[in-house]
Amino acid sequence: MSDFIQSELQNQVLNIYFNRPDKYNAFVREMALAFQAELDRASEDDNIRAVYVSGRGRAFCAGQDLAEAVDPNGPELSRIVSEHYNPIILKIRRCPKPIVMAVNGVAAGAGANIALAGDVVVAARSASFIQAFSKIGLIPDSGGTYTLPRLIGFGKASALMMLGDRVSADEASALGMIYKVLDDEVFEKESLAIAQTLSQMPTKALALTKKALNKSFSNDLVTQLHLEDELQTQAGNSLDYQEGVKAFLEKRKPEFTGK
Ligand code: T3D
Repeated sequence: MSDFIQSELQNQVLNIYFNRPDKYNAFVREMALAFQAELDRASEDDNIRAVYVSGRGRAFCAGQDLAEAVDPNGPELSRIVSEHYNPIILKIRRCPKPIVMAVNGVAAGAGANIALAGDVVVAARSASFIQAFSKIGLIPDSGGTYTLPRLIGFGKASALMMLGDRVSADEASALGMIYKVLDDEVFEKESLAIAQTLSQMPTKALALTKKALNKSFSNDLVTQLHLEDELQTQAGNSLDYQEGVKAFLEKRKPEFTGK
């Protein structure tokens, strides 16, 4: 357990908060490993049907703690990438539960790319995104060079990564980088409501949707159609599919159990 990550299970949603507000929730090793542990918990616990990630204080996350990065007694750079950020991104993308990234404030460096790895990314109107890496002589990591061109196209991703410009939440939404912007006053309530909604949906079908989406930019059409066929068969064997169809025919609201 680490004080740098706060979590609570609320109505089948695991709410995770980055909690180093005085350092804009920048990651130190302890925090990165604790976040990984929460993502493992979310994947393994059947009672968790959606995940919500946000930041305490004014920032979502300012990426790697730069004091730790240059501390001679701290982990060296390649371990920071291979042991902290790469596993975090893989755990997010492989988690069989939908993950809402609720970007409450600035998301910079690895913090930005962790946010963009989510399944539903929303931002407060006052939030912003910065590919801060070039400003300190690094390259974008945490999957940024994979994710951002897929979200907004090669040219815009290339410019943002090289210039390190700050992108407002409204610009991020217009670019297609995120799902939507919510007003600051209602941000936490409405973003939590999205996670609550997802937690009551057919969890298995959402997991299989995520699996298909994970392959959508690397498979050719024929391979993707085969994958959809295979995953649809699995979805069709779920109790939630039976319930969804039954509820539709009986003209009532379905009660999904995630099974
Ligand atoms: O080894 C490796 O590094 C490999 C891994 C790389 C992954 C990465 O994420 S590299 C990118 C690291 N992140 C950055 O370069 C962003 C650095 N931060 C900033 O550029 C700015 O803080 C922001 C644009 C995010 C926000 O600016 P502003 O003016 O609103 O706030 P501020 O005053 O700069 O920051 C507030 C506090 O947070 C301040 O603390 P203080 O001085 O009041 O005690 C600042 O030092 C601290 N803080 C913000 N970001 C970091 C940080 N402390 C350590 N590391 C940070 N990344």
